[in-house]
Amino acid sequence: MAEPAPQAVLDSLRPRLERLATLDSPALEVEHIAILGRKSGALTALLRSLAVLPPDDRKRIGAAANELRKSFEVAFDARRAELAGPRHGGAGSGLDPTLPGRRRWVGAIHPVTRVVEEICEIFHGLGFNRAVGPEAETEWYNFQALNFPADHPAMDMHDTLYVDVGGDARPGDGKAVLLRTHTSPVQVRTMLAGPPPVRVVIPGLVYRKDTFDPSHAPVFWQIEGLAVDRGISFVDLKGTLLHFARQFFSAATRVRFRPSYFPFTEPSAEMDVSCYLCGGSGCAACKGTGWMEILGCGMVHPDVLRNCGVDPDVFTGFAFGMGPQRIAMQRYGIPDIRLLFDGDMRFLSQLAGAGA
Ligand code: 2NL
Repeated sequence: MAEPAPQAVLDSLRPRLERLATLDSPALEVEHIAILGRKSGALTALLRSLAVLPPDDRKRIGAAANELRKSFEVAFDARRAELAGPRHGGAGSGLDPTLPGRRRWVGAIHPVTRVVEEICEIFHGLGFNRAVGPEAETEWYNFQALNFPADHPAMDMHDTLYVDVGGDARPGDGKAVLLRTHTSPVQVRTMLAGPPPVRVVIPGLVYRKDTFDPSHAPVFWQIEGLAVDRGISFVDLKGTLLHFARQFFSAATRVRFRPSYFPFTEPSAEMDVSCYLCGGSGCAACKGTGWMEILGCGMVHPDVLRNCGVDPDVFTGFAFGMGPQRIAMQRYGIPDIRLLFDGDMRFLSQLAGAGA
């Protein structure tokens, strides 16, 4: 049988150019072999047969065939790229290149983390090292070592989360296990670990049997500090905490100490700072008083030193404790402590840019 006329071959191939855009990958490769295949491709065969045509036909058919070959090569490449993935944004790729770009989320430090870090850094500048310890403790470390009387309400099952670890330990015998109600057990461990001088600052989570409400949480942050050495007095306590307040709030911050009570310190005090919003004249943030309560503090009780292996006739010390979440709420005007636990980006992103 005679070969089909070259012009008829060209005419039959042209419609197949348009159809390439509808083929899937396997069909596309079959079509590539059928048209451009080196051995049996229809267009390849046509180009090879040009040599036997009369010169006029050769020129005319040759030019048309070469142009069609280029068109097929471009069309095959385009369809292959389209099938390879949506990144080219072609029709049917699912990508609309006219949409505005999505902004990448920029991370930010959580406001509580920021406050904890700032506070620890200020004390680090005064020679306090950071220490951490277990969140499940025995009663002895959490209560007895710290001079809590046996009938202190904090030891009650209703106020403290006891952990049932089996065995015969009973609440009140010192061996029962509980979720620490303050970070003080870490200070006890630090004193027992080696002789003074001791200067530590301890950030960590503590637990109370409280339900969530705007100002309470069953788990919250505390930062405690402890300095024990020869000759430490209340003057050192005041100077240290004044320096802290001026670094954390502002150089103009004033402090005042009010007598208080803790079983583990004597004397004990609460420290207020002049309101950093109104400067002390009275505003909504300080409830008109001009002052904000920031922390509790005192001189370490001699019995506590003794319980921790430190001779109170040789050494004295001061200690303090504060709630960084409460301080973050005051600083950033956060009305509900639960917002600090939710991880809600609508809330957190409002604070992401807030500086000191
Ligand atoms: C507060 C008050 C305070 C301490 C914590 C402490 C620890 C040892 C010995 C003596 Cl080992 N004291 N810690 C002292 C006074 C106050 O915390 O209101 N915290 C939120």
